[in-house]
Amino acid sequence: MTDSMKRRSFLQGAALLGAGMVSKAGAATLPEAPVQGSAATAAPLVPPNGRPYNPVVTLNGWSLPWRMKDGVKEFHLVAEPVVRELAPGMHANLWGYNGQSPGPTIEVVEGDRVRIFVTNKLPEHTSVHWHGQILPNGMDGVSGVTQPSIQPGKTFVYEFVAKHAGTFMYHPHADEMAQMAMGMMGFWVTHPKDPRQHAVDRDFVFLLSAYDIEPGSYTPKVNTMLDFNLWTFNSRVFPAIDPMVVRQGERVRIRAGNLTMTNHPLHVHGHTFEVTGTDGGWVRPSARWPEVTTDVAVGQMRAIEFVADNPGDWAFHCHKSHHTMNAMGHDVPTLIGVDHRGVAEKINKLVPGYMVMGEKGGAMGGMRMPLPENTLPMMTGTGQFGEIEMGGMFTLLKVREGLARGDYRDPGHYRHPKGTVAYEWTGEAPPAPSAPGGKAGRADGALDVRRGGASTGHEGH
Ligand SMILES: [Cu+2]
Repeated sequence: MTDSMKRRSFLQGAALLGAGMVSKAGAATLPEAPVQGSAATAAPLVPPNGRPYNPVVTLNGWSLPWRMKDGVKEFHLVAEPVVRELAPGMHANLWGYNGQSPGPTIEVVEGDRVRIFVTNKLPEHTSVHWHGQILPNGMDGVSGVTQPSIQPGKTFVYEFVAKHAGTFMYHPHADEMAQMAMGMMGFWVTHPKDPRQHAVDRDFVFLLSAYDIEPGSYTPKVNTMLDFNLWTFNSRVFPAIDPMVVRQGERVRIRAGNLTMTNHPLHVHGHTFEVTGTDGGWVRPSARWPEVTTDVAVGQMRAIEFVADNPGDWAFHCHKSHHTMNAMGHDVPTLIGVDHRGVAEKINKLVPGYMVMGEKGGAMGGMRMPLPENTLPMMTGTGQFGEIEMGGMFTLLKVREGLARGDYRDPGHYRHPKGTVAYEWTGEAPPAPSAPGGKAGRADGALDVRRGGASTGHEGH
C-alpha cells in the first residue's frame, strides 16, 4: 500500500467513525457529536441559548455546540483517531476529539450545570480530566482513582456545575504520556455570569503542544520525553498558525495552556501586557505587573491582556529559539566558520541534491533542500521584506485601524507610514573591523583607557 493510499483509507476510517457513532449509540439519548474537518480558525460561537457571554476565538480551532436539556448544557465529546494538518504539506495521525486535535473548545457560563458525554473510539481505554475545575471528586476523570477507565466503544457521562469563571483545559488521565503525545487535549472557558465582568473586545485561546514526528512519517513517537521536533499552537506550526487580527484600540486577551514537556516563555512585540488570569482564577488588579514575556510552565495556563494601541504586524512567539523551528534541522551540525568549499560537490556525487548549510550562520530560511515526504522546512515563511525564517510557535498579532467589530480576516501586510522602516545606510563605508586583541589600542602598547575602564582616571581629559 502506498503512503497516499494509507492516508486516504485512514481519513475514510476517521469519517466513518464520526458518522456511525450517533446512530450506534442511540440518537434518542445522546446529544449529537459535531465533527470538524478543517484546521481553520472558526468564527466565534455566539451562544444560541442559555445565558449570554462574549465568545472566544480558538486559534485554528472551534468551539463545541451543545444542546439544552432540562436546563442542563449537554456536550458530546468523541475521543478518536484524527488526521491533523500541522501545516500545508504535513499531516499527522493524531488522537483527538470530534475530528480534530486539539479537541473543540468548550464554553460555558459560571453557574451552568454541564453534562458531558464522552464516547471512546480509540483503540485503548481513556478518561477525561477537567483541569482546573472545582467539582465533585468522582467527576475529576482520574482513571483508577475516581472512575474506571472508559473502555473502547463505551460512553461515560460527566456532570458538574461550572463553579467559577476562568481559563481551563481538558485532557486524558489514562495512559497520559501516550495520549497527550498523540494530541488529546482541549480548551475550556467558563465565562463570568455578568458579561461586562472581565470584558475584552477579542479573546484568543490556544494550547501549546509538541510532537516528535520523524520526517517522512505520520505518527508521533509517544515515548519521547524532551526531544520533540514540532512545537505547536493548537497542533499547528508557523507559517500555518492564523494571525491574531485585532482593531487598533481594542482590549485583547490571549489565553494559552501548556501541555508539552517544557516551559514556554510567550513573548509579544510592540505592546506590554499584564497576566490577568491563570487556571486558578483571576489575578487581583493590585497583583499585576507589566510584562512583554510570560513563562507558561508545564500544566499551567495564562491569560494576558493589553490594549492593542500600536498598529503593525507584531511577532508573537515562544522565546525559546528552538521552538520557532520545524522538524528538519534540529540535529544539523554547526558549520559556522567552516570553509566547506568543494565539499558539497564531492558529497553530491554520493547524495544528489545535497547542500551544505550554515557556513555564515544558520541561514536555512532560504534553503530549498529536497525534503522527505510529509515534513516541513526548519525555518520558513515569507513576509513583505523577504524570508521570515521561523517555524513552530510563531504567529503575528496584526493590529489595524478601523476594522469592523468581529472582523478576523487577515488584513494582509502592514503598510508602514513613510519614514518608519529600518533602512540601509548608503553613506560612507564603515571602518574595517580591527583584529581581535590587536592593534586598536595605543601605539606604545599601554592599556587603552577606553577598554581599561576606570584604571587611570585620565580618560576624556
Ligand atoms: Cu517554547
